[in-house]
This record gives sequence, C-alpha cells and structure tokens, in this order.
Amino acid sequence: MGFVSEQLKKHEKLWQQMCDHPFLRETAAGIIPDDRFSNWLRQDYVFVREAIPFLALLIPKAPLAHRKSISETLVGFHQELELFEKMAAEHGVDLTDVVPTPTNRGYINFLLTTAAIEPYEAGFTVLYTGEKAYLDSWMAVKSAQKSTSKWQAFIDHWTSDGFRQWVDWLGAELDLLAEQASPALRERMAERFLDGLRYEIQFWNMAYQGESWESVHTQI
Ligand code: MP5
Repeated sequence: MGFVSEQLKKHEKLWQQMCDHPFLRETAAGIIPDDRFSNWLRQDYVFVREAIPFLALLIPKAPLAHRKSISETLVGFHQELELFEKMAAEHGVDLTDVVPTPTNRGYINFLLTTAAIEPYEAGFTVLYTGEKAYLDSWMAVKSAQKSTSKWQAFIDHWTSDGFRQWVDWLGAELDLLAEQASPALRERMAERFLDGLRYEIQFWNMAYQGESWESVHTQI
C-alpha cells in the first residue's frame, strides 16, 4: 500500500471527524452565522499569506522535477488571496490588521519550521496534508449543500477539477518520495501527516468557537 493510502486508512476516523466538523455542516446547511464564517475567512487569509514563505522555503530543497509546480503554486496562493479580498469586500469582512490566533500562529510556525529545518519529504507531506484536507473538507460541504451558499465561491474554489488534479499529483509524488525514503524518514513523514491533520481540525475548531490571545491574559 502506498504511503498516502496507508496514512488515510490509519487516521480514517480522525479524517472523517474533520469532514463532519460542525463548521462545515453549518456551512453546507446555510445556517452558519456570519461572524463564525468571518472568523475562518480572516484567519485563513493570513494563513494562506504566510503559507507563501513556507513554499518559498521548500523550493531550494525540492527535486528539480518539483520546482516548477511549487513555484506555480506560490503564484497561485497570491491569486487565492485576491479571492479572499473579493469575498471579504462583498460581505463586509474586515481583513486589515488580522492578528493570527494561537492556533493559526501554531500552524503557520509548524509549516515554516518543517520546511526550514526538516527534510524536503517532511515539508512536502505537510503541504499534501493541508491541500488534501481542504479538498475533502470542502467536498463534504459541496455534497451536502442543497442550495447555493453566500460563500459559494470558496466552496467551488477547493472542489474544482483543477484543485483535485493538483491534490492527486501531490499524493502521487508523495507516494514516490516515501517509497525512496529510509524507514526513519518515512516514520517522520507519518508523524508530520498526523501533525498536519490535527492542525487542520484545530483550525476548524478555532473558526467555530472563536479564539483570541486575550484568553491567555486571563489569570488562572
Ligand atoms: C488550506 C488552507 C489549503 N487554505 N487553509 C488551511 C488551514 N489548510 C489548508 O491551502 P490553499 O492554499 O488554500 O489551497
């Protein structure tokens, strides 16, 4: 069994939990409160923006055959920011001076440190996990929704054929990298896969419940 199928099988329950998240279910049903969806929109805008340096850190480590794809993805993330900006403007969501929440800061730092100090294979695993998580999460919304959402452009973005092809390519390449990796490196890739999945779930939790640094200031 390839690395990707192995990990998805091993963490099947957790992966399903992510796809069944109340944030996604409320979005599909069209009952998600605006402030709750805005939490996600504002935080994910910062996340995508900070994922650009993550990709930049991967490029010098990437095999030649990956350089073009990773570079194009980097440009793609810049274009994706325009989608966030357009949707925010249309729905009155303020994107200025967004402070990343503890969860978002943690996930961003996890991406950056993995790309900077770990082998390329570990960084690539984290990239795959995040993209696959978004494909499956938004597919869960798309397949459950009965009417068009006010947030449809986001749903369509991460469920498009083009996005699916990109995630499939990442998965196939990840399988190849894992095949060539030593047992120790493969183990590390498996750990990063689980870390990434946990951050993805935590990101939905954060958007759903709201989260801020103010709670850190509260004395126990
Ligand atoms: C993605 C994202 C997908 N936007 N946000 C999180 C928390 N995880 C994954 O990345 P992209 O660049 O939007 O395809």
